[in-house]
Amino acid sequence: ILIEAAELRIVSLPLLTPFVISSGTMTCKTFPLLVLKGEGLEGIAEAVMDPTPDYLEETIPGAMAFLRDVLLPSIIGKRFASPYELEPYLAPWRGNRMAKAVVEMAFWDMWSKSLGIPLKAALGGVGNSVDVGVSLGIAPIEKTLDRIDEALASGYKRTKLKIAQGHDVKIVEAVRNQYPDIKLTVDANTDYGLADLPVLQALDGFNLDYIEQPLAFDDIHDHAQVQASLKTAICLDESIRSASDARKALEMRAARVINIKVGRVGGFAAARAIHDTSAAFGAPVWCGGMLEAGIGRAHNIHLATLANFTKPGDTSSASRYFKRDIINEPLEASNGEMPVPATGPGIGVTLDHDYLKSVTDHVEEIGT
Ligand code: OSB
Ligand code: MG
Repeated sequence: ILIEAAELRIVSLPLLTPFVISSGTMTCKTFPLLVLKGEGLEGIAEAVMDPTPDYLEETIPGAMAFLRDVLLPSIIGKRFASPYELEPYLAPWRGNRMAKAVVEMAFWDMWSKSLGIPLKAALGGVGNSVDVGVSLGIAPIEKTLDRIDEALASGYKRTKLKIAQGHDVKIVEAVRNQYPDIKLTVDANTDYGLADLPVLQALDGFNLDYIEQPLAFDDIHDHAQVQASLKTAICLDESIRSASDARKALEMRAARVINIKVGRVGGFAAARAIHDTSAAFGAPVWCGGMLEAGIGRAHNIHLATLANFTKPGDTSSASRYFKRDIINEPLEASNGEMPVPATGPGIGVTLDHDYLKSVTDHVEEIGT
């Protein structure tokens, strides 16, 4: 496929409710949206970096410059027979995995469209739906209990509570008292240190399915010490950027579960390598989320059809986040199952161009 041109825009969607986690509060989802064009095909993807570097190091302004000035000019005007042929243009650059991912993911969409198959088939996944749960931001206990009631009534298969220092044991205890048997997890988004081991040990008594990313975003080593002192599994998110990170973490028993976010790890090739590496160690994976709009959610759902995604992912209904999405198809779960979108080949969803225009802050054409 000849990549002829690219359209890069910044989109801002208001969130229905602010999403509060230990590393920041989001009231609006702002993201770069990339459309690759060539041979009458379009490949679309969302990038997941934030405006400021609060989840990981990348930022939207930095990514826009890197995409516009470096990555996109290096591939426009060239032919690629498969997404793997992009590697020589992406791999030499250090870091910047979210920026590389948006290019690679858009091309996977384009490639599977050129083959006339769904993205899941190009990735090697099967099935028509994936199991999902909800991720609940930090909120007072009463509000959290109400949100759990709603999630359970909708049939979601797992509840993940965001925790932070001072908002941890009490809230988990209150939730467990009310719901002794639900599948429950917590996500600290790096808020703790080894000095907080007593707090993590207190959380060990609540039959959690896992404790996600308690320590620093760039740590693997110290998580092994935490894992050794808990019966609950540690799940790593921020600290796993590659298959070699996953191998090291599983070898040193720093975690027993891995959260895979295709943006965080630099694209589907890396996401699959982490998936396969985890399977080799007998460690289940699940598909994380970054509050994506419809395009990013569609990519996540296709990825989660791979065999070792055995724990429920974070891709709950788009209507929980947004009043209106940028795609034409509703992405709604029922009974905790999210259907794999299938409006045509590739990601199986289509842009609502009128609405997209109205929520676009900035747009640029590259290579035309
Ligand atoms: O750690 O998984 C995380 C959202 C933003 C940044 C980090 C995380 C999250 C979520 C939300 O947990 C998952 C989602 O609903 O998309
Ligand atoms: Mg997380």
